[in-house]
Formats: sequence, C-alpha cells, structure tokens
Amino acid sequence: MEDALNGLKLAVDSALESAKTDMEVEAIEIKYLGRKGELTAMLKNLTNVPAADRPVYGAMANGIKRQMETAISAKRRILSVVKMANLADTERVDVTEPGERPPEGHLHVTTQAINELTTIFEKIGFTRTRYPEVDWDWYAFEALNMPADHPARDEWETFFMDAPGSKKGRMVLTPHTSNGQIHELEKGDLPIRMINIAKCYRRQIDATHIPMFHQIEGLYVDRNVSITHLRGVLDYFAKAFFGPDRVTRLRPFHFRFTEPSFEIDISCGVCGGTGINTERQKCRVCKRGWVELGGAGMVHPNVFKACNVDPKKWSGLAFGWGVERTFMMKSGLQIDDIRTLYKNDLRFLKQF
Ligand code: FA5
Repeated sequence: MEDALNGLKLAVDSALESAKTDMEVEAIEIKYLGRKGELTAMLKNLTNVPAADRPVYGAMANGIKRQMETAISAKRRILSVVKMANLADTERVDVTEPGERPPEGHLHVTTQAINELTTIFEKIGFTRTRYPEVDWDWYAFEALNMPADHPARDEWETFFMDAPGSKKGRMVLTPHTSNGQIHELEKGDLPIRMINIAKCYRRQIDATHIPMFHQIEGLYVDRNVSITHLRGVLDYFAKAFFGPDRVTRLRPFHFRFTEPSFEIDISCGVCGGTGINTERQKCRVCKRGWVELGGAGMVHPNVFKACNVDPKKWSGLAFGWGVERTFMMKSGLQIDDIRTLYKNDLRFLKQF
C-alpha cells in the first residue's frame, strides 16, 4: 500500500513536470484526485486493509493527497506567472493601427436639397425662418385672401385636424408654406427677406404627388419691389441650383394671395430648352423646352391689409415650389416617380 501510494505521488509529480497548460493540469487532477481518480479509488479500498492498520494507511493516503494538491496548485501558479510574462508577446495591441470604421450614413437627398437651397438664398440676403407645420386656418387660407368657402381652397386638398377651433379658425396640416408669409408680415418687422422651408401635406398620391412633401417659400417686402426683382431672383436661383445655362420664364396664372400671379417655368436641362432631343425627336422630359417649377407673384394688397401692413407704402414678391420636385429636375437626374425618394431603398439613396 505504501509503495502504491508513493508510486502515485511520483506519477503525479512527473506528469506535472511536463504539463504546459492549465488544461493539462486539470486532466492530471481529474485522473488522480477526481471522483473516479486513482487516489480516490485507493482511499475507498482502505476498507479491505486490516482494521488495525487502517489509521496508519489512512493518514499516509491523506498526506499523499495533500502533497498532490499542493503540487497541483504550485504548478497552476507557475503556469499563470509564465502566461502573464508572455502576454506582451502573445496578446500585443498596436494602438497605432487604424481602427475599424463603423458604416457611415449620409443626409437624405431632401435634406441635402434643403441645405443647398438655404445656402443659395442666404447668399442674396434671405434668412431661413421656421413656422408651424400644423397651423390655423387664418394663416393657411384666410389671411392669404382665401375666405372660408372660397372654391380656391379646394385646390389645396387639405387635411383638417380633429381639434377644437379658435378665433383663427380650424387647425390644418399646412398644405403649403405660404402660411409663413402671414407669420412674417404679422411681426411687422419690415423690410423682409425670408425663406420658409417646411413640410406640407395634401391628400394626393401618384408618380408626381406625395401626401407629405416639402416646399420652399420666399418673401421679399420693401419699398418699390417690382416684377423685375422677381425675375432677377428666379434667374439667379435657376443658375445657382440647376446650372449657368438655365433660365426661367413667367406664365400668367392665378393665386389668391399674389397679383399678378405667375407659374414659373425653367428651361429643360435635357434638351437645352429646345424641346427636341439629340435624336431629333420631341423631348420626353419637358413641355416644348420648359418644365414647371412652381408659383410666384407680387404680394396681394389684401394680404398686406390682413397683416396691418400698408400696401401703399410697401410692395413685395413671393414665390414657392416643391423641394422634392426641384431636386428631381436637377440636370442629369431622370427620376420618374417622386415616391422613389421615400422608399428607403439604400441602392437608390446611396447614389447621392
Ligand atoms: C402653392 O402651393 C403656392 N403656395 C405657391 C406660391 C407661393 C405661389 C408664393 C405664389 C406665391 P402649388 O399648389 O402650385 O402652389 O404648389 C407649388 C409646388 O409644390 C408645385 O409646383 C410642386 O412642386 C409642389 N407640390 C404640390 N403638391 C405636391 C405634392 N402632393 N407632392 C409633391 N410636390 C407637390
């Protein structure tokens, strides 16, 4: 028994000697000291030893067991010290190596267009303002010379809010940015050079209409503002946004809040304003060399009066158009469905 115990101790010592990893040490521990281990089996066999000898062999076996445990712990400590000492080589981190870049998004095309429009108009002294996108009837219609029940309101296909009204009428989701004109004039801080870029809502959806879109509204009020100024501003914009060879034209139109009123056309970027394409056929993009941009005109005297501004002293020009449509008209981009902008298709959006 004594030899057998010493033999086991020697076997453990030599196995530990050659062990190089924690896993190997663990395997040795299980082999000799585990529940089915060799020393454990010997301890169980003590029952076969004559009763008189049992205390001596029992003490001897437990002594060997403790020695083995001590040797195993010592080996574990050594391995851990060696591991720490080698860490600098095995797990070295080069802090100067470039890191991994997380995927980076970019601004949506509409936001890009809004930023570009803002910069263009700021260069000629316009300031961007913000007005509510849920507003009172007074600002969206009434003060814009569209009294209640006037048929002109039908053109705006408005969403009305299911909310209590006030002295200023019902609440609406703004169908255009022209409400900004009234807010600005009511402040009475003249002269005015403002642009209002905001979301608009109409009950419309097809290839050229969406229920939520953006408009840019411009208002310039000063002494002796004339249609010449309007033409100048629009031509400046057309060249800055679309390119140096683009020009605008004004077509007589009717808006309740401007007099005279116009629709603004811009020369077509695809056929160069000729209406004929490179294959000598009718241009598929434009109407005879021109594409429609938006509306404009000289501020109606009734609008001034509604805001307590004297139309005999002050005159003004106003213009407004859709941001999405303007972006789509940019040279070289032939997007044939406005809804493409909001489908969240990254293959499309990543191009811009
Ligand atoms: C107006 O909204 C006038 N407030 C513009 C104006 C301002 C005239 C100042 C005079 C002075 P209109 O309804 O035509 O006008 O809309 C202007 C532009 O908004 C359109 O040319 C188009 O570019 C854009 N637009 C209108 N409805 C939609 C829609 N459902 N989806 C996308 N764009 C739209």
